Amino acid sequence: MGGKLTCPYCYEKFAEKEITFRCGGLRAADGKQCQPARDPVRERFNDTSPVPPEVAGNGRKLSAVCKQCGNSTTLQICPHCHSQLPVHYSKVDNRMVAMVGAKFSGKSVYTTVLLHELIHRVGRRFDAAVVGADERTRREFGSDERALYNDGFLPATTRTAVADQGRQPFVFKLVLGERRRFHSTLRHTVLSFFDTAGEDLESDKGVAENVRYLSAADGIIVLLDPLTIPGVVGSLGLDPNVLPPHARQATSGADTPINILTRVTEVLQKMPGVGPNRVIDVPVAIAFSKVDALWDALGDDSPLRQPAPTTPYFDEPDGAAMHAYVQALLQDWEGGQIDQLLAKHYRHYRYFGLSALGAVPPALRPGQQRQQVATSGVQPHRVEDPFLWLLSRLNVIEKGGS
Ligand SMILES: Nc1nc2c(ncn2[C@@H]2O[C@H](COP(=O)(O)OP(=O)(O)OP(=O)(O)O)[C@@H](O)[C@H]2O)c(=O)[nH]1
Ligand SMILES: [Mg+2]
Ligand SMILES: [Zn+2]
Ligand SMILES: [Zn+2]
Repeated sequence: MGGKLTCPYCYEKFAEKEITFRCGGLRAADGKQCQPARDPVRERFNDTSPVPPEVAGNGRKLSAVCKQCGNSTTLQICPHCHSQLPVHYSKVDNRMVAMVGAKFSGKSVYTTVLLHELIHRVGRRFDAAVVGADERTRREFGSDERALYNDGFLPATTRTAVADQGRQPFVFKLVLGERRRFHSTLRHTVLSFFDTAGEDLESDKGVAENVRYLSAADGIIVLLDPLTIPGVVGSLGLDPNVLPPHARQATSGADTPINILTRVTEVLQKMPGVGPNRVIDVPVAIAFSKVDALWDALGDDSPLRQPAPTTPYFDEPDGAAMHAYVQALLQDWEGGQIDQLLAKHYRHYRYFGLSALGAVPPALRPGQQRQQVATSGVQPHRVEDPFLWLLSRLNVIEKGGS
């Protein structure tokens, strides 16, 4: 795991001994009790909830004694952002997954649907349980999940990191079951998902805010809307008039996938030790979202329409075939520019095609405030593939198949 740990909430790095503690706020035997108060460090993250005081201590130990009330506490917090760390944080595997993509590429919908699928379905495939690691994640994810699945509302645009300094990632725990099909001897993996705002990739300041998240990530999912690739409409014979407005705009502007990938690559090259000429080692899943919009044009036998494998490991031959298929499509659509860029800068990249919704949502009607999902509901297609590939690359789950 190396010497440094990374906070799954703020992505700052620290050594195990730098971890500090928070008083549990319990009444001591002599009646003393620490009262909750605002924590100025938490306030920087827009969190004003009153909490018991910080307790200095040595993070290598599992507890520390509060000088104010005399109670012992085991609540470990991040020395930078004071978020409560998952239990035994320095002893478990932790993996940060960052998600980037242009505005409107489908990141927020994808995050909600992927997590919903991991919790309710994919977990069973792997005999694993996925649960929110903290109160805020459970509450905020629960509310995103209800809005999409129960009320059928699509999310509003994600606020930029510059406008929304306090935004924190969702943190989940993946607990692997007894099947022992996994390399890792550690059964708990902490997963941190940071959903960036597409707009953050449009300005230098926004990109800078995201450098920390991207450069601390163990794996990155880049979500690209295939309809924004110049050439797709022509190659597939789609009717340009039915394209959503953002796609019409993007194909003629700065938000084409090649431009997004160029900017992401520049960010990753700012990481210490990478430099403009070094190959980037972090595995990057290049996932084309919204493939439901291409299904009719591609035909029923297209690999992009076949269901995901159900094996309790990442199906490598299936993944490799999908990669080759998307690579060939890109050759047709845009002459392989994207592939050349990736091959030049990345050691491990893989293409995926997925659909979070499974159907094109109907356009906003006049007077309607928020766009809704199609009446068929949320019908995800292969959303787990990029994520499972990353986990297999990070040795959390096995690769298999032949
Ligand atoms: N056809 C289709 N459309 C989708 C799918 N997922 C998302 N969309 C559409 O894309 C829109 C944008 O999705 P979001 O998830 O909000 O996009 P985002 O990348 O988070 O956008 P920002 O937060 O602005 O960066 C949605 O409102 C839907 O109209 C999908 O699986 N299929
Ligand atoms: Mg969003
Ligand atoms: Zn105390
Ligand atoms: Zn932190």
